Amino acid sequence: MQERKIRKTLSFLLASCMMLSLSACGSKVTSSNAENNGKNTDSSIEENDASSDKTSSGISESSSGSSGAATSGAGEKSSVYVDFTPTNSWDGEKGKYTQYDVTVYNNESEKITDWSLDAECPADMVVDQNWNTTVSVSGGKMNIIPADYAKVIEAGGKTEGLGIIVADSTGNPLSKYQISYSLEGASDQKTATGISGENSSDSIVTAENNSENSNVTNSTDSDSKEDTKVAVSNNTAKVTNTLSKLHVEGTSLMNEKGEAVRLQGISTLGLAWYPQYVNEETFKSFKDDWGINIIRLAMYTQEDGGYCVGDEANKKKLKGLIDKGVKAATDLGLYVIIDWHILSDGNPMTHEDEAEKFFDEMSRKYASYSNVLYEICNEPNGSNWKSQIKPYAEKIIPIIRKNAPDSVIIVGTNTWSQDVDDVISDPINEKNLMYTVHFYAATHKENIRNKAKKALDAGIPVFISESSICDASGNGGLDKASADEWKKFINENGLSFIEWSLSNKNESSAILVPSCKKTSGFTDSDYTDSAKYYRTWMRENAGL
Ligand code: IDC
Repeated sequence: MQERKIRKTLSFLLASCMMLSLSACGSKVTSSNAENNGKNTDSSIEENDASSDKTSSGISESSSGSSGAATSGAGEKSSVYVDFTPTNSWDGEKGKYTQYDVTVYNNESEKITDWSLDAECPADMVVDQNWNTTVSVSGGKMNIIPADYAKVIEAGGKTEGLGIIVADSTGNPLSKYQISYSLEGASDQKTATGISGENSSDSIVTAENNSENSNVTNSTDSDSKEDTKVAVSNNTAKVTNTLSKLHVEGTSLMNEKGEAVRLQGISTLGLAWYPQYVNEETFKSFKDDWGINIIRLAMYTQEDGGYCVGDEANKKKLKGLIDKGVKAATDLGLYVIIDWHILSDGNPMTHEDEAEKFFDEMSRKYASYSNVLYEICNEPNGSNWKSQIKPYAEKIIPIIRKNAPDSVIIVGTNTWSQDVDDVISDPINEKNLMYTVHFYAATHKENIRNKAKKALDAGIPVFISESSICDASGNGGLDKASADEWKKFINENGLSFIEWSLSNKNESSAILVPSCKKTSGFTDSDYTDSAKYYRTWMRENAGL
């Protein structure tokens, strides 16, 4: 026992030194773990000596369990380990921001039924955003608790879609951690400490997966070359101001004349929250002044006032607003998206029954409206393309198609509509579908464009049904350099795009400034900076 304790203390000291040397050289955040390409297979776990020594970071070396607990010290190979993979970094209001994917690997032979994680962090670190997790920071220690659905990690599996955005004055990477976990069938809790990246290299695994995936498309080689050609010919897609029945060919939206077209427009905020902008005069202002040709009607499902959390009267009110919005758009010659705005519901199956009834009713009502597009799940998150999103879509699409056979249907993708590359190996076998990519330019950058590009190259049609140039909270500073990159990408690939959102809420993604109480006839001083950016861009596209 004594010898083991000394070994553990030594390895812990080694880990602390690594941590110190990382901070000392002020190393920049990089997203590569390429040096650590060996997957850990050592599943030995040492008995814990139940000491409760704390390091200065507050991360305990030993188990928090009282009996039969086990730990693996930092620097030792562990069968359960964690990677904080930086995917983005930028400077902002609260200091140096870093976005991480947080991945927990389970190489035990049993599934993990619950876990929580502590990480050492700079004392001034704040959490800006987190997804599929609850995160708290105090005294140089960050505590991460997974959302219920992310607690279970299959034997040999890993977590998916967990992430955080943090800010601090140093920008030094998160590294040292302690994870506590319970294995199925075991009553004690185990812990393992470690250094991010020492056990695995997710980037290498992903690269391998990717090349596999691109071979498993449902199109032949010559098909995908065809599709690539269509994607390139998208460059000539025009923003048109006349309505024509649309269809999807290759990766392009096409009009009845067989010309590639682009849609550009704005999304409402929650219909329940800002109903004053759902009318013909408001839409007309944007058609005339911005050259929009589409409006997205965002109807939240689970947030406050949402379709699935209110009573029948609330449903009726929301459907009334959709009706008003569709009629106004149609009278103005605009396309319109009916958006089933899932968000905190995460998995689109959460309200599948309601979605079935809703889309049946909508597609019956608007069966003869060729300008109506259906977006069936805004932003799945913590969800799974193969087992949840795709099966959900395969239920809803036939319901819509029974009433409106040729309609264009937009399908959301996992991780807040970022993982469009999931579709490549497993597309839905239906025509006239597009798949979403959403971006908030201050948060989402090249990594998301790469996913979109990969999808387009594989013949997957991409539609940007929501975007802004602030951060993913819908607020925060604008990142115009990143916005310019997105603009270039969207224009080069002839993609359709929509700005979030039509309101005067006090947040930087709002189109109108809070002091603007008008609902039409807007002038420059009524627009926020994000709105001005999109207005200029859309006017250029529309030739105004
Ligand atoms: C945000 C709104 C904000 C509202 C919040 C509700 O901007 O006013 O309080 O939703 O949770 C999305 C979502 C979209 C979010 C937006 C900004 O589709 O509903 O709107 N966002 O966070 N995905 C990425 C960012």
